[in-house]
Amino acid sequence: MPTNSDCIFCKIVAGELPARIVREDERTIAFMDIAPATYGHTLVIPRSHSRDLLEIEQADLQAVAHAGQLVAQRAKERLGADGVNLINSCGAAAWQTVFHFHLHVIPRYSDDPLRL
Ligand code: DGP
Repeated sequence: MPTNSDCIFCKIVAGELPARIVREDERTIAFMDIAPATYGHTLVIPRSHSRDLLEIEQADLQAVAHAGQLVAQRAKERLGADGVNLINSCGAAAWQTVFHFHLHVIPRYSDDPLRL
């Protein structure tokens, strides 16, 4: 499985950096974002390192999308979210700051102040 020794998300996958992991499967892990935009903000990543949307392989993309759907469902059921944003930033110009593909799952609440 491709890994990158300089990548913080690869370190989380390897258990070398702490993270609050909320879901795992064969291809993906989901963990709480260190700087949550709203309550329950979660990142879903492939275990395998790929830089961004243009590099990720299809099977990983499908697995991340499926995991994102399940995390979104859980946000509605368990956190009482009224809606959910799924966001991926591809490239520095699009505000990507960590270059290991990730999907933001951002629970939304009718009265939250977040403006994207
Ligand atoms: P982006 O800007 O779209 O590349 O999102 C990167 C996200 O990763 C950002 O919301 C903050 C989060 N993040 C960065 N470093 C860490 C970390 O070490 N642990 C966790 N849990 N999240 C991190």
